[in-house]
Amino acid sequence: MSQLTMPKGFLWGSASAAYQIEGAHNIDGKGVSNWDEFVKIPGKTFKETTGEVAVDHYHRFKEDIALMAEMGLKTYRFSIAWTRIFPNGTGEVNQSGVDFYEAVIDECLKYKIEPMVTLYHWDLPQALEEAYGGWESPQAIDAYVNYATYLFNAYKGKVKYWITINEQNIFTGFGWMTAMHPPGKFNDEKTYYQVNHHVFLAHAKAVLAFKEIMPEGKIGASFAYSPSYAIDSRPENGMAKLDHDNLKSFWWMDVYAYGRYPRTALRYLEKQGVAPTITEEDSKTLHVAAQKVDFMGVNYYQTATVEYNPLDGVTPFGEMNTTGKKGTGQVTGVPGVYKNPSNPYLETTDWDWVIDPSGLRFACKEITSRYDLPIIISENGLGAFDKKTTDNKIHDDYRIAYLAAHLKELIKASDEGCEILGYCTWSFTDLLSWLNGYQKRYGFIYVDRDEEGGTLDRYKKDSYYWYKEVIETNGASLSVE
Ligand code: BGP
Repeated sequence: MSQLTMPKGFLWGSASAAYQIEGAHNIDGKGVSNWDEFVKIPGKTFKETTGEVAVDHYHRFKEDIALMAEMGLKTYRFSIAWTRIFPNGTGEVNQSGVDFYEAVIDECLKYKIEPMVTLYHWDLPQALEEAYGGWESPQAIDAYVNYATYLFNAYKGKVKYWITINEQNIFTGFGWMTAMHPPGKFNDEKTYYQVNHHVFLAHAKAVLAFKEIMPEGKIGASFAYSPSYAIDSRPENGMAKLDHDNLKSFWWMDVYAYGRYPRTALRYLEKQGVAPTITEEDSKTLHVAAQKVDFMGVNYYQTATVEYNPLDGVTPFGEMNTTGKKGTGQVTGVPGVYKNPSNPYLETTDWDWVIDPSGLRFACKEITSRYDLPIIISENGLGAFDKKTTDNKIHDDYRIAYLAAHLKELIKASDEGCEILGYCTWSFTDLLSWLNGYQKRYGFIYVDRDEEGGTLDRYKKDSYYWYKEVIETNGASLSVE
């Protein structure tokens, strides 16, 4: 039997986000973002790490993109810092910011690397936060659409793939429920759902604007999708899985793909008094935009296991493991609905993230059945402690094993009929993990820096050479039959 590969033209890629790599936080006219401010609050990040310098990609992007080219990368997904384009969120454009990203794009194109641009990867202009509470106000929708439209016009003809919003479920959950991201609100569920509604409208209006400017371009959102399994066949756990999926996954993906909320989840939130206010015009906008979305972007890291959670059970506010000390994360859930216990059949990372390669195939098949949309895996990867040897080698065989296992499942998903356009590992270089400092490494390229600093020199890990071969053979080197 011959070895399976991904389809011709498949976008083998890698991803990053501005705040996590660029540094240069106050250079060349950049405005202040919510993250620039949030990290100053003691205790919010691991060892008080910030992105002020990050891995200095701002000054080293040519070196980094040359390494991508040498590897044979077909696409590079990166985000644009809104504050470099509009330092105050709206108003005057900062030309050096526009030029910086144009230089990044041109550098990619020089090597035939398809640039894939994320418009919003969590770093909101602080000016908008201060003016009206950022996403809490519908005014943020117009500011975002203005910013997005500016970029569509600026880079049309050069950038074909656009991601509107990165992991809306994560930044809103951490921002308004668990206080772990800006604006650091705790258990403000009503605002959380209203904020999400605003972000959906921002996404939808950006999609509509995009299709006017670049009808041939491709656009979608990137969702942090954790497919789920019921812990056993007890009917109450099956029901908990269903409710969990509606509240934790389909609440977002149904809006991107269908332009409407899952009805039973909406009814549940209405009963709780926390459902968003939705006008008829909103519904129309969401619906029309959903018809024009080109793909479902998926950031896949893990699956969830679901069990019924009694009314006096666990809350969404359990400790999260941000130290890398295995076993310190706590079970969370929604009282009266579901909880997410650990899965006895699966291993976890040092940060207690479940390792489940077949979950990636599950995610692709679920999306294909439910939405029949092409898929871009916009993130997948392993955060680990890496060690550089005295002869400057990094033997990350565990990362190779992790990625290989996931890619084998992706190839099977493609063979089973899912239309998968691209796959981006998280991440190309090591970078700042929002809450976990610099010690949680994801890259193919080791960056010599820790929580205190470092030379910022780049070194290829073993996984770099491994992925190069995967790309060269279009996946055949993984030997899936
Ligand atoms: C996703 C984000 C990325 C990245 C990744 C790894 O949620 O989109 O920005 O950070 O997860 O997560 P972490 O850094 O928490 O390990």
